[in-house]
Amino acid sequence: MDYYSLKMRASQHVGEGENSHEQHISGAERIVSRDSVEAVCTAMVRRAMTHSKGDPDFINVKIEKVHESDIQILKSLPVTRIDVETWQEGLEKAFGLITPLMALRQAQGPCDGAKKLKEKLQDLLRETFPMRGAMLYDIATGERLEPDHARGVRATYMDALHSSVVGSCKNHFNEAIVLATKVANAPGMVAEFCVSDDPNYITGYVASKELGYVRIMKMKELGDENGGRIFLFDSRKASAEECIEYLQKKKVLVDVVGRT
Ligand code: WAQ
Ligand code: MG
Repeated sequence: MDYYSLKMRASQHVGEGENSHEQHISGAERIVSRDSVEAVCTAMVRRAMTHSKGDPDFINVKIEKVHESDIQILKSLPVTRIDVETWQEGLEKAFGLITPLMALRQAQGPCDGAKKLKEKLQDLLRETFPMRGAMLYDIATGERLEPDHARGVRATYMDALHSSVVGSCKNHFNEAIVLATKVANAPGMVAEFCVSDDPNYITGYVASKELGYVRIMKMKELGDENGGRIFLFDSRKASAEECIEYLQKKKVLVDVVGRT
C-alpha cells in the first residue's frame, strides 16, 4: 500500500515596512493512506483557518507520496503520569528525571553535579522559548548542535499508525506521543524535555527509551506562552548529522498502545 505525507503550515503577515515578517500560526503533518488524503487535507486547512493565534495570510499544504518500504513502524513509548500540585513542583520532577541521564554520562560528582545540571537545563529551556524547532544539546561537550540556532531542528515525517481521525483541533497528547517516540529512537538520543508553547496547555513531558513517556500534569503557569523542546544527545554514540537526518527525513509510523 502507498502512503502520502501531508504537511501544512500557516502564517500571518505582521508589522510594516522593514519590520514586516511572516509569523507562524499553525502547523500539522500526517502520513495517511491514499483514500484519506482529501479529508485530511480539508481538516488541515480548517485547522489553519480557525487557529486561536490569528487569521492566516499564507497557508502551505504539501502532499508527497511515500513508499511503504521506506516507512519504519515503531511501538509507542510506554506512558506514565505524574500528578503535581503546582507547576514548580512539576518542573522539579522533570529536572529530577533528566539530570541523572546527563550526569551519568558526564561522570560528574553526584551532588554538585546534579545542581549544576539543573541550572544548566533551566538556562537551556529559556533559550528554546523563541525557537520553532527543538534544541539539540550534546551532553558530551555541552554544545548546541542545531545548524540554525534560531530555528532549531524539527522532527518531521511521522504519524500514528491507523490514525483515521481527521479532527481539526489539536490533540496535544496524540501528537506528542508520536513525536516523542520518533525522537527517542533517533541515533544517539538520550532524552527529550518538552513544555508546550500553548498558553492553555500546561501538561508537559520528559521522554526517553529508558524512562518511557512521562507526562507531568503541570509544568508551567496557565496563560504562559513560553514553551520549548530540548533533545539531549550524546555525540559519543552517534554523529549529529545522522541524528538530524533521522529526525528530519525518516518516515515513521507509531503504533500507539494505550494511554493514561
Ligand atoms: N520538532 C521539534 N520541535 C518541535 C516540533 C517538532 N516537530 N514541534 C514543536 N516543537 C517545539 C517548538 O519549539 C515549540 O515551541 C515547542 O516544541 C512546543 O511545541 O502528554 O503541544 O506543539 O499531554 O506547543 C505535550 C503533551 C504537548 C503532554 C506539547 O508542544 C501530554 C506541545 P508544542
Ligand atoms: Mg504549540
